[in-house]
Amino acid sequence: MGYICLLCSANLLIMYKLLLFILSGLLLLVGNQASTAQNTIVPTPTHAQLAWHETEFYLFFHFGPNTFTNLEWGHGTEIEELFNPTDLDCEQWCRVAKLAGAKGVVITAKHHDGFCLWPSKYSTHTVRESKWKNGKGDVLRELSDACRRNGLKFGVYLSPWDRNHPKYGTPEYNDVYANTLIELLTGYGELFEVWWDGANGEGPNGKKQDYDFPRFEKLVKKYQPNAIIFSDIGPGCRWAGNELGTVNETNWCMLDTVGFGRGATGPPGQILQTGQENGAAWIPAECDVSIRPGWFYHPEEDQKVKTPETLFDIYLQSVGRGANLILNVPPDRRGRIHEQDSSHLAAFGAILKKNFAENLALHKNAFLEQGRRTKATKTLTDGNQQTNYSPKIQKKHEFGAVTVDLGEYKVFNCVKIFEDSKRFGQNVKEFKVEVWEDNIWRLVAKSTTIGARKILVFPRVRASKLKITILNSKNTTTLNEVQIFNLNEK
Ligand code: FUL
Repeated sequence: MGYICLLCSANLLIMYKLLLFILSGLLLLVGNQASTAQNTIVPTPTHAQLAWHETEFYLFFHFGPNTFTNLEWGHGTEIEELFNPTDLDCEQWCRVAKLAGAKGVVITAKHHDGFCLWPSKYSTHTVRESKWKNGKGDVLRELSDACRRNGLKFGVYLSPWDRNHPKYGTPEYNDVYANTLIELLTGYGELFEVWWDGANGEGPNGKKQDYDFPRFEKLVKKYQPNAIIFSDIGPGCRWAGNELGTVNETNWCMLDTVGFGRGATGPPGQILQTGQENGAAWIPAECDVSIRPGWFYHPEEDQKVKTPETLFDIYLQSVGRGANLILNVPPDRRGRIHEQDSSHLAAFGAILKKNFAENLALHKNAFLEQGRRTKATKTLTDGNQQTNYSPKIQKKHEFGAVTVDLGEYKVFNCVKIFEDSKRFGQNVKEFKVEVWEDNIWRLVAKSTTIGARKILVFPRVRASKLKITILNSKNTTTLNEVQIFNLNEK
């Protein structure tokens, strides 16, 4: 009997352990599913990406031997003596950037011709070998110092493709690239962006470089954790798929990068133009364009500088669609921004300033409508796009609306809307804008995504309220801020 009992209790113990095992397995499964669900739902911006979104618009400077040879893609065989700006003035570049309303600058530290605008230890094709300042000059030093003095962010373009370096096309070139990158990452203060151009004309000459991008990414993360890496596939931000400075009206900040590389193996232009609604990573678009037909300065293009009005249109189709805009302004052979460009940029900056000077919605009453509930909210019109957000304005499949009550009739033709992506990612798929005119709601605009921001311009109205209704959304939608303007300059 005793024996049987023992067996019984042994059996019980085994059964008990089995039960525990099954239960813990089940719990694990549930836990995993929950976290998987959480992981798959929403890519959200990192802290650094949020700061980058707020940088909105900056200048690009293409400068180097091409400035003096009139080429766009230097051969890499140009003699260093060619590089000799007669009156380099980075302070003037920064003044122009500020007048234009730019918040930062990015410079071609090295373009495809391999010439380094700083005296790199890892190249013999640099400013040190030129006559400029008797080989003692450093353009990056002058520009980064001027940026700091002027409160502008500073970034660098370092072309992976190099037509000069003797090691290009061999594994050792990866060491050269890594070392030059470290010089930039450690020598010039804080960088907000590192630009990796996908362009590459090699191949026919037999030189093919296998770039060690994972290694380069690690270096940026280590030395400049807040810098955003630009390339066809990010990881910080993505090329917008064209060089017109525009992005699609539907612009998602998400992208799937698996299976894609940089340059020729990058995602198709159409995908880069719109991003992907269900993309796995937060990789927002940056739109690049030059103020002139070329990227480098050519005297024959002095009369082909884009007008302030064209620049404003480009701004609306980039920044106004939730992307960032990097506008190239090539310094001339003196090392100055040409008068033609600086005058257009100053006029463009004035347009921006005047158009967005008075936010008619500021501190006006605002209401959230969800189903039959209406609730007042202060955060939507408090002028603070960064720290405040309105409460949820919709649950899944129950779309909401927000109304701004101006308290009196006002004339306006533009609305600027900011979606809060910090917690829930980007969600709005479609929305409409109506205004309260002569006691009826009149539809004035309809659009798709919002994301970091959307600027919509519509025919001028005289109305006392503006309502935004979310017509379709992926998930919980939260808006940070709604602003109303009367654009006079266009
Ligand atoms: C391209 C380059 O080939 C151009 O020269 C320029 O630098 C532009 C921004 O990117 O891919």
